[in-house]
Amino acid sequence: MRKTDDIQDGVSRRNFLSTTVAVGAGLLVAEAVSLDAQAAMPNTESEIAGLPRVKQKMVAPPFLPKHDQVAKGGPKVVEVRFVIEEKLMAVDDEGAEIWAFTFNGSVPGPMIVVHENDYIELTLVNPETNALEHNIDFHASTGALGGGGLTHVAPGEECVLRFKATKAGVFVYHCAPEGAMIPYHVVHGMNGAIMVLPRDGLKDKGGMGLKYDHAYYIGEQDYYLAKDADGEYIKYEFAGEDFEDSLETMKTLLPSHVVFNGAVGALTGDNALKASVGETVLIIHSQANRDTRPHLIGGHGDIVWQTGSFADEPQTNLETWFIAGGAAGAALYTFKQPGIYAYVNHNLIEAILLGAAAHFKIAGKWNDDLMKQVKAPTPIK
Ligand SMILES: [Cu+2]
Repeated sequence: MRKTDDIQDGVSRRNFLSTTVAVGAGLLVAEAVSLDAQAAMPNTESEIAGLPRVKQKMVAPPFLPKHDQVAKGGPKVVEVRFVIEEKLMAVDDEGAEIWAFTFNGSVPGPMIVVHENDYIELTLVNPETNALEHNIDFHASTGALGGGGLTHVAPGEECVLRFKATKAGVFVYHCAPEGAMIPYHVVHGMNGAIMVLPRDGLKDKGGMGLKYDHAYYIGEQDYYLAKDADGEYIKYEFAGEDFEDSLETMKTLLPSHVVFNGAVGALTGDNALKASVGETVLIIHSQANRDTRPHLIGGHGDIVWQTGSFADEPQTNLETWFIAGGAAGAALYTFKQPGIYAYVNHNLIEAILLGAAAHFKIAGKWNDDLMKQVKAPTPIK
């Protein structure tokens, strides 16, 4: 295995050299090509072994791990540890619950943050207390079903996957064991996102650097909970017991709940996302299974990477944006007015009746120029 890798490394290095010579009509052209090509050029195992290693401390969404917006130094190997937890979770405050499948105990799983050309080295642990086999497919990675083919872990097993973050952007990851288990696990919460920042940070469409004061991760989740003959949500005793019922409700394509961060109200009231007037917030929104259309009521998407790609020009000044099922997107907004903002999936049936709503609570001074209640409601004269 190692030997083949070495041979492949040698071949691609030779191809790279001959390409550079052929293109190198001028020194500048050759340099530009070689810089780009260097990023794409495979590193040998010994080169990767020589890179600095950092452990990323995972935190539960909506928060992100501590990170630099602009990378310090060259590529690193970022060690990440996910422990799979099958757990009973409340979905709303009316008794709906689910035996969720989670990475590190939360729906969505924790966000990973790295920079382009860093390596992610994930240890995936499936404790023997779990009932089912799991794995992980990273949309940010290349090859082997996004790593899904190399990470099947039965209860009592663990594995380590390393991949290079070659594309800058925000991307979904999710469990994808096999067949019907794939959507079953995804709609039981087993998904999350990774943010791969450009090494020199985010940029606007003119190439100017962008910074954020806060970043929040919102993972939208569709659930398909089954009801009994009396119309009550069925309770189950253990993880996986709902499989047959779930497949039937899933096939209707009609979710019982569409929520942010695992449950109705997970990001409202006391759990509102906080910032102040004048601060810029990066909102990362993922949906592993279903299209969605985020909208900040009373605000805008100043700069929006709808497709999630930071390598492509962002869009600007959007009222509502679109995130395709199986993708993540990011939006930057500088708050200009204090108060409570609802951030919703602007299919308002899904937002209000099914749960896809969050709150931003913004501190600061009201600006009468932007908005003023000239006359409060009174009876019509
Ligand atoms: Cu799974």
